[in-house]
Amino acid sequence: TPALIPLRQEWPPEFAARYRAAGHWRGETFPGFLRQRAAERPEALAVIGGGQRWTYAELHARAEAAAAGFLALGLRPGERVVVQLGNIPEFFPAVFGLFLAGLVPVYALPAHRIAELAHFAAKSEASAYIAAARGTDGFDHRPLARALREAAPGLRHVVIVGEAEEFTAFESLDGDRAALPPDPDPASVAFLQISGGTTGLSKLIPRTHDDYIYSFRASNEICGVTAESVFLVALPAAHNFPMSSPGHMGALYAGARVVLSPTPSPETAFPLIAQERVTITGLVPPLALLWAQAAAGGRHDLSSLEVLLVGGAKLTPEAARRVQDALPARLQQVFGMAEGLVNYTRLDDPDPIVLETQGRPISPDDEVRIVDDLGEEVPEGEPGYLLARGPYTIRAYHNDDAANARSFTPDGFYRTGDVVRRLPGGYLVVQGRAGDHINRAGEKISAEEIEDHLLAHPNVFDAAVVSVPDEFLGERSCAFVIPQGERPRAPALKAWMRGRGIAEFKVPDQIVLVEAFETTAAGKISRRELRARLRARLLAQE
Ligand code: J2J
Repeated sequence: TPALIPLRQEWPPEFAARYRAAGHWRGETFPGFLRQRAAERPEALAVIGGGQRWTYAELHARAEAAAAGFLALGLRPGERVVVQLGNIPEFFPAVFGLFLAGLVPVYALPAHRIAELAHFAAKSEASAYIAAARGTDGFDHRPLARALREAAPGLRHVVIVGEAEEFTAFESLDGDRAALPPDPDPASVAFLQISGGTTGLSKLIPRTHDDYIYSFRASNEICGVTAESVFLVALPAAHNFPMSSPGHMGALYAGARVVLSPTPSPETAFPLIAQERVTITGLVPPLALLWAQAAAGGRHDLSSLEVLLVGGAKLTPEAARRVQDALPARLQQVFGMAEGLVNYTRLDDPDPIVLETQGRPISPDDEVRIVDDLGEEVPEGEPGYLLARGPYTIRAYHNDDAANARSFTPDGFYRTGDVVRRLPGGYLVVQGRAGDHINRAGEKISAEEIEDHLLAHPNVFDAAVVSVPDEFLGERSCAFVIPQGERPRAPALKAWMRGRGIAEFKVPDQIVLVEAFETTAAGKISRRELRARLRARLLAQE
């Protein structure tokens, strides 16, 4: 096997020393903490879902079998494995099995299709792909796996949960426990998370054991997660929010229970909350509103719910009020990103803070700067671009020099792309963003990525994709298209986009055919300005 590009995530030595001295980085690792929990509370329930109820001892045993099986297949520590599993219990032995084998998960979302998977596999130089025969929505991943093997020649193995056909069955994985490597260096990269992809294709985010474990250990404290908590995974388990804020990883770290909901709909989640006495969960704003509405029906006992985290997209104060009033849980706003920085309102904050802000950073060592176009700090309370640096915010993406040059300042601050105001006490209010992505109910869509797909169509001369406000989704996508030759029809164009093998949420919600894009008297305008004008034109018509 050819040498892989090394996985790196490094903070300058003086920063690393500071984060260790402060007790943020404690030298813990994923395999280490699961082994410890399994030893401390073997009989306590760890994972509930898909008809399974696994204790910590069982989860650990299953993860070890998977780890030994991965090595028996010939995978070697350091290799990358694209994991595309929905909210099924096998997610955990698969991911911890990879950790125990020294392999590196690359987290794909259930909605991703061949276009995204091929990109992740290529960019991470993945050696294997793990998926379920059928997703919780019934989608068959085996044809997708075949397409991925064609697209990614480096992929040597496909492991399938359920009916595996010609692939390796996850359930069959086993091997010699003595072959498992020693625990990894806590400063090494544990996995690659996927960026929201504000420009172009998603970037890969290398997170270390030290930094990520700190982020959810500290989140547990802020969100009140203890061994007695019951955490419901309603959003896709692979997304950074339900994984780490405080997420299923926070819950497992605490020795708590994780309950998996195959979908976030109230019809599925409410009975689980009642049966399992769920205490805490996280939702994106549109779902929180849907839950608030459904809770009014009063058919299910939701009284165990103590904390409801809402984040991923802006929750307006009116929506926050509705959610707070309709559900028994305390609302906790969370404004985070897979690259690092996470902000929470605190459980004992007064209502105006909880309803009107997106919280303040986790750590006393999170450094936040709010700057203008020239990079100068704006006066307190004024909107500006949010820059962040700290003990769990990355300093670089994996294998992407161009993105790194754009996304980080020379002194190591991550340019979040968000426009925020800072209130006294360090609370942040999200005002908007610098980049041209669409935040569709928490799912981020890069305008550029979708324009590139559209431009591949023979009857598309040019395309510009913009976000438009949407009552339910927060934002939806609209593609302006200048046709050439035969005029394409919107439904056909959408179907063609689906055929490109992209995640469904990226297919434009609306397509508007136009004869030309305006230019100014001065001539060409920037892509950014063009999108802004098209958006304004659309809004003026509505
Ligand atoms: C406005 N915009 C928000 C909020 C995220 C916790 C919570 C969310 C994410 C996440 C996460 C927002 N109000 N409350 O990883 O650990 C937008 C911002 C941000 C981008 C990051 C977590 N919460 N956003 O959503 O990597 O624009 O992470 O930069 O998917 O979502 O997206 P993502």
